[in-house]
Amino acid sequence: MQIKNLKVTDKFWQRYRELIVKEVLPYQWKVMNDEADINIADDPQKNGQAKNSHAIANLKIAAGKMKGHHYGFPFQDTDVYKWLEAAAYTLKYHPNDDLKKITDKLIDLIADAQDEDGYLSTYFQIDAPTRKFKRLQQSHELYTMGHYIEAGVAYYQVTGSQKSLTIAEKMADCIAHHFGKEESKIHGVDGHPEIELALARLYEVTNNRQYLELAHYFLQTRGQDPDFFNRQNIADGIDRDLIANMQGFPKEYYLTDSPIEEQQAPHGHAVRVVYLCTGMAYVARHTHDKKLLAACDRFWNDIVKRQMYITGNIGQTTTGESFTYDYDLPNDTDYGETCASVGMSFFANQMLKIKARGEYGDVLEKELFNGALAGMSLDGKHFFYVNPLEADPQASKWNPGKSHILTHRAEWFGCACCPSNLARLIASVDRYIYVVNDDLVLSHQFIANDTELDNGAKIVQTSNFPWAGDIHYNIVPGKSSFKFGIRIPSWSPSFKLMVNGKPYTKVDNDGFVYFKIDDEVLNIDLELDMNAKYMVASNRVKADFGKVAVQRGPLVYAAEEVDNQKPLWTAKILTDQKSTLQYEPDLLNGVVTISVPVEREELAGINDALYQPLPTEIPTTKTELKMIPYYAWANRENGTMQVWFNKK
Ligand code: FUB
Ligand code: ZN
Repeated sequence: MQIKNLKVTDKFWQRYRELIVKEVLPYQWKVMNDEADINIADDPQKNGQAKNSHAIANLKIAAGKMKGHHYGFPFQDTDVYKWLEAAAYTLKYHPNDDLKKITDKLIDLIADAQDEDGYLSTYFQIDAPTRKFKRLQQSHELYTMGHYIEAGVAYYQVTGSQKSLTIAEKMADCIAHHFGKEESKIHGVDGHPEIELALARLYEVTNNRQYLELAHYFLQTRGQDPDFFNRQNIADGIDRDLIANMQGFPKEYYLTDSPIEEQQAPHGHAVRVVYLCTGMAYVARHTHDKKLLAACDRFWNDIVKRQMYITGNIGQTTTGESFTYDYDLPNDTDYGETCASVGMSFFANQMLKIKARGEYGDVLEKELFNGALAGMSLDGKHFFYVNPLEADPQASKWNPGKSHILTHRAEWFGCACCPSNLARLIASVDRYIYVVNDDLVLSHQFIANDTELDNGAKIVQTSNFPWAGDIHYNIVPGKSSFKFGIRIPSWSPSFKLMVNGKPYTKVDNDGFVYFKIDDEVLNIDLELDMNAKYMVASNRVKADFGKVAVQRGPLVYAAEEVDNQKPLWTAKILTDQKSTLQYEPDLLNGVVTISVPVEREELAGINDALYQPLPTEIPTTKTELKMIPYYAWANRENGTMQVWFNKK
């Protein structure tokens, strides 16, 4: 069985998806054409202030339509490809002739920029043609082509454009010509995984097994020859780094220290890790490679159970945008790159396609509503690269160890990987609602929609999620029967289910409750527990020890200075008292705010001495802390923000 039609009707996500059409795509297109009058922030890795994007100009130069040099990162093309992918998804839910003209022309430009043999990476074509595939640790050539392949596949799927698919196939054929087991070929991988998942996607639309096998080859080759990059760097010229300092990172950073099947936990660059995991999961699903599947499980468990922030953000350190070690989850130096949350969403979605386990849906939901979504402002024109759980403009300004943390979203970055990555996730959220496998349909996300399956069955899901937890399904059977599973989120261990007006008492199985859809219309009412909860972290997490965070449904909450008395850190949450909820339609596009009872130490209560013996009494006041959903922070005045609070 397959999904024939799916229309997102969800109020929360439709607003975002329309924002992508009306604001995000036009804005990003202008930026990439260097037509926006904006201030490009230095990116968190301090690569310096960029003068513009130049991403479209690079393609024009490679296509011979403009003169000049390449500008930006060697992977600058990927901003355009991720944008194109996002645009493709929107054309499905919001047909738009003007946009279609732009994207068709863009496909023409990309085809013109592509070399005869299928190669396309404008930096190398324009300024370093003799160095193609010679410095794979840093070149991002396969990463860049992988992003086009993803975009080309999406564009083909939505519009039927054969041209967009042909470009992708030519690229993959070019890569297959240069890489592989044969003696004459390169036996190495790209420093940044991406091509693996892209080739698997290309296989899914073309059915050409060669692409799947090439993806498999890259996964099996990774880490087999740990000295490969070093040898290439020496041969290419040891001092000729394409990206400053990239040579200094250890092999673990590139996940090339040992074969994947021997790697126990992710220690490297967070986005690389989750793109690799997504590729592994795609290929494992199609090839049934047990070793790859075991690696997916190992990496999943380590990331989710030991290295993930409560918001779903991953990658604890700015040094190399990397993972650190288990339970090390500092809140105020956190990196939590938006792309890493987007990549984690891909990984979770792939795992759901392999196994019907609720935890994959839980993590996907966590990313969609928190870690990833926080990457964009409510106006769709400002973006976070780094997503901390505690921020202070003063610390960002004066403490170099926290200077990667912005307290307001930027208009763009010199390294602009995140903005269009998030756009493509939001524009394709319809692909993250159900998993359909043979005669099984898993409803793993609560995003209201009208769906038709290819057996004629119809599913209507309605709700006012994430503000309310009443989810209604109307399921009209089709020509063949199937099993329908609804995820019971881990944040709602207690729930009520009614089926055709009668209580349904089945317990969940690995996070899903199942129904047989035969010949009877089913009306299912699921009532989830939407009480605000005080959450604690494992006491192995030093940074959160003695603290609580507030969560309601999938949404993690944050307190901002603009709503509260300064400083935030003197507030201790009175966990024996209940918080109160209020829906505020005019705040931040309409949010449920939570007022949390707190006790505050009065600053003046302790005299001005920096240190003193503990006073017998410190004056306190009882008050309330107003909290908003984390994704919506930094949309008003610049100020401090905090997720975890001391508990009383
Ligand atoms: O290296 C390409 C992209 O740039 C990565 O995925 C991001 O983390 C950023 O470093
Ligand atoms: Zn990014």
